[in-house]
Amino acid sequence: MAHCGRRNRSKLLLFFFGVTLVGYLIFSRHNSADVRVTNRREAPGERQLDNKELKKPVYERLPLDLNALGEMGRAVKLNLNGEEKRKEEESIKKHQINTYVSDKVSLHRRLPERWNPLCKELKYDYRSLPTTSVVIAFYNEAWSTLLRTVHSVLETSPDILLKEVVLVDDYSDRAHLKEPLEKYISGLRKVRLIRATKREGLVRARLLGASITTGDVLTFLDCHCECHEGWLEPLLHRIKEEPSAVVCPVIDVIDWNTFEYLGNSGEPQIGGFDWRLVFTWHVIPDYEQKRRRSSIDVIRSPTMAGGLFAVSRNYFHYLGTYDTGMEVWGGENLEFSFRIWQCGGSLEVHPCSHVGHVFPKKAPYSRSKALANSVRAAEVWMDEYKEVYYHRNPPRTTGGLWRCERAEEAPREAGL
Ligand SMILES: [Mn+2]
Repeated sequence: MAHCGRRNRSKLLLFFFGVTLVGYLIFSRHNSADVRVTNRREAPGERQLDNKELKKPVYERLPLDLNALGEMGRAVKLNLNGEEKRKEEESIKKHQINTYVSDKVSLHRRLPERWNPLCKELKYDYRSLPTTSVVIAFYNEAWSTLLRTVHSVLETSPDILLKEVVLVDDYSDRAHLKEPLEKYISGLRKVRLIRATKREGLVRARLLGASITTGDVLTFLDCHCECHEGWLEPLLHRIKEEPSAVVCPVIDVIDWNTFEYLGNSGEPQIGGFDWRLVFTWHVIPDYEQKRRRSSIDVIRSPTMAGGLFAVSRNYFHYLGTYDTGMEVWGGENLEFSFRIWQCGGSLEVHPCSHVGHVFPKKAPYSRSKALANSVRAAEVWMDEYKEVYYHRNPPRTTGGLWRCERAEEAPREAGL
């Protein structure tokens, strides 16, 4: 038996040797084929054709119907009366967004080009860009705004770069987000749904979504967005170039009432904050303009509005992700911004990446946790400057709860 075993073992070794040899031959043939392809001189235009193929989105857009409502980002104005008017008003009351209008706009509509024309000249090496997973957390979001976000990602993101879209349901209770949503997305490539089993808030919901992703880069989007053509490549290219850069797209306004897309190709604004830890928008300061060599270079930004950004998965983990003690919404954007800068990274806006966002009429849910979140950010990251924050937010005790009206308004101004 021992002898037999040895003979079997030598047969086995021979077999492995054979497999390795064949494997080596196939592999080296492959390699030399690749080298030939890369070294081959290409006729002008051939490379472009190749890139055109590589930038193909997950789904191609439906043929353009210019007569459709809201097409090319146009404003929708309806002359409603009676029952229809009442339905529209009800939808605004419920979502703080005119979802009556949204429901009438195609989930696949196109947006007009609103980026710096120089962005169109940029070329990307699609094969070497990192891949991404898009994480979209939602809570009781309307059907059409949520699904327009999903379709817009699928129809603007190159298939080769998009690993998946992960929808995270933060314990919604509306019926359309249950079985109907599951059925709908089961017919879509690359879309996954994960549900929280209790209300987690934005931070923990996003982390839950991120935990099932496989892409090199995590791209977080809000749940009522529309991506402009070419929005993804600049974010991924920048992260490839500088892995510790956290990069935000330019956030273009989509009107909550008419769904008009109000993007523009001018210089975007950057994020700041005041001593109440209220997020603020600012024009690009002179010193930053001087540092940039071109109008399509990234712009460093002290803070982010919070809803939309891309970060390398590895760097996100190096940063310790988010502060998981942040509740519901508000303040987490400043905490994360301070974290990035103080941990040696950089926070940037890429002028060639545009994403539309519906800023609601007013904040659709309670801000009661935002103050506590801001206090956490101040305590963790502001050292002695936290005293300035406390000075600007004199605490008043109301029924045992810390309360400051101004700070409760804070996230509202970020508008996400
Ligand atoms: Mn939002």
